[in-house]
Amino acid sequence: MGHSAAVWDHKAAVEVTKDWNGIDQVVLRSPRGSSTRVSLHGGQVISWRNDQGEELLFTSSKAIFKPPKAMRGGIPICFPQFGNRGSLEQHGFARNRVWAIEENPPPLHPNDSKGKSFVDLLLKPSEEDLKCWPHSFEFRLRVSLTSDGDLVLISRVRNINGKPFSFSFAYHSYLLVSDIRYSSCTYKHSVVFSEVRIEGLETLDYLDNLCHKERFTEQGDAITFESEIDRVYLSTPNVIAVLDHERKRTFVIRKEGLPDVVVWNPWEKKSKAMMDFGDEEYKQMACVDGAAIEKPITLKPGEEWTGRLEISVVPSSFCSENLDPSPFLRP
Ligand code: TA6
Repeated sequence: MGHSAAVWDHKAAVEVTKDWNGIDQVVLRSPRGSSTRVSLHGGQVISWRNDQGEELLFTSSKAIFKPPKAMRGGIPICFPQFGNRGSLEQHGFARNRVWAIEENPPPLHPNDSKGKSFVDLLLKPSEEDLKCWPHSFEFRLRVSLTSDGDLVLISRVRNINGKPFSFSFAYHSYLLVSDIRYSSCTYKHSVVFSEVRIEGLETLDYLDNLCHKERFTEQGDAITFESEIDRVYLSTPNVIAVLDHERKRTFVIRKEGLPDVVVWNPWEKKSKAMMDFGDEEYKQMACVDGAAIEKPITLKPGEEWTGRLEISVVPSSFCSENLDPSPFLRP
């Protein structure tokens, strides 16, 4: 296995293992030591580590690893329904199904393979699914790790039905943070902030799930966390930054085909009410999801939708002004 990216054997950097339920998991590695683990249960990314081996995604110590329940953490896929916006189970059924590895999927843009370790997953509806959601589809998910250790998820939903259908969608991303609570203390005569803030959603409208999905407008400053939050931000930019001051780390979220962003933290009270979540764990997580919710995606027969998410981690000196989306956006 070569050490310069050019000779890095990406195929060999893909390992299939089994979890204790006998469900396949795929581990992807990058030349510099980053890795990600994807479970075929839900097509869910369940771990993403940087080249120092540090975990970047939150997983609850009380997470239930027993299908069909989705694991509390990582990046569950909400499809074909986000939340309780419809008659299906919360967040749809895709996160509770076992996906298959697809060896030869229809091609993606060459840049989506070059220099990356990746795996292609496929979900088709079962007879049971068709009873509750009578629409034939093919959901292809490519999970890849760039040579820099960035995590890329590409979803392609194709309507192979006889008639149009609509769906909503989210990459329910549990980001691991140092301490979500905004606080300041004095250290060596200077004020030290422990703070997690989201940049890029300022002044946007949002639907507040804590207030009957009523529509409000965000203030002009970055979002910080002082209480439970459960919002869908609308018509958001393609680049969002989640700054974790204490860890001097910024998650840069680039997205395409995903106009909305969900921001969720259950805070104290709801944390205590969730079986598969520790009472204090709300301090270590922030869900910031690339999503398509407000205007459901409608596909005519034969049509296909693509939703891309790319998450990279950069030193915190970076802030949103520096984030130029153009290199990401496809021609
Ligand atoms: O994304 C926000 C949300 O819809 C919240 O309302 C909360 O329920 C969260 O998802 C987690 O949902 P889950 O079904 O995974 O418990």
